[in-house]
Amino acid sequence: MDNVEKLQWFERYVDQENKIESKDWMPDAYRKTLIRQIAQHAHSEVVGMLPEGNWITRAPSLRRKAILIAKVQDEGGHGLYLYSAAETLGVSRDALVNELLEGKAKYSSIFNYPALTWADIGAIGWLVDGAAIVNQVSLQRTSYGPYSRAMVRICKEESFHQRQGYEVLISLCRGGNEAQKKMAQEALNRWWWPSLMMFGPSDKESTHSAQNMAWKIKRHSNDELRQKFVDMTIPQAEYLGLTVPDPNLKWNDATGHYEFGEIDWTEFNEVVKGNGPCNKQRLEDRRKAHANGQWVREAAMAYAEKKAAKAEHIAA
Ligand code: FAQ
Repeated sequence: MDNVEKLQWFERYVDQENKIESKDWMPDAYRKTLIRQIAQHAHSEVVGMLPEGNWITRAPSLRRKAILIAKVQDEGGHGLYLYSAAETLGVSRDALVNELLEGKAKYSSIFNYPALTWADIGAIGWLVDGAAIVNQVSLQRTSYGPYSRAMVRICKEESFHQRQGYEVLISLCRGGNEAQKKMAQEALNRWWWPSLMMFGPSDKESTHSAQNMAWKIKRHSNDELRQKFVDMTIPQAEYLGLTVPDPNLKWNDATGHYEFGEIDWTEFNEVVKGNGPCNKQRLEDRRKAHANGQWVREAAMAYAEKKAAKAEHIAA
């Protein structure tokens, strides 16, 4: 088959809802955009550990601490599944991690905002994991097999994450303590708009959507997923007795959806460019964590070599 025939095969195969596997032929642009998206996703999970990691030592009880440790650990695991999925496309994890550490790679804008109070930990689970799930449930049906399979497992764990966040907020909002409820409201005020930004630019500004939807990498557009998230989340806010910080928010009976105000795209673009409240701190912390983990990587390598030499010795 020449390249034109290969492309026709590929597009037909994807149209029929088949999964592309790592050894299948794929257009270079498909490989490139998948590496881009999966790597950004992996980096987001790993950088996403930082705002919450900061609260492990300050969690209000032993139970909350144990739950938060488990959640943050899951996020590290998600990063690993995703780096592994990216490696099946022919790029090394080291190369991807270096791009992140050198400040050349993108990761989700949301992790450049600070977690100022314990209520922010609730808001991160409820809103950030909530938004991540809406996006990732649709990615379970992405056309690239290894990415799709990683998403299935990640979504199961994210559902637990979302519930733990919501449960933190239920305790703060329905316990009868006005100061705690105020803290929860302030966290919602801080995290609402950045959570909507997680879905990316509007459809008319999104550079990759058209091609990536045609290749079934993305199954829904940025605006469709954002709307789904808003529709799902407003009743949850009402149950908590909190007010979503958007004066233009209103239910539309005719469409069966909530209408909401305009996102501050200037803020979004600034955060993506590196000028958000915590971009510099996040990268510095990530670099420090990577350097502090050097001895662990060296020890693991030394152990693997020792084990291999022993196996060779026994075999000989
Ligand atoms: N932040 O053409 P599009 C999580 C960039 S995981 C920064 O629309 P696309 C778990 C985009 O990369 C959260 N940059 O792009 C957790 C592109 O730049 P490029 C991460 C953004 O790819 C929870 C440019 O703008 N989830 O939270 C953002 O078709 C709690 C043009 O945009 C994923 O990564 C943004 N928000 O659609 C962990 C899901 N949005 O590469 C800890 C997988 C857009 O041309 C605690 N990714 N950009 O330089 C996706 O679904 C897609 O990549 C989108 C963007 C929807 C994010």
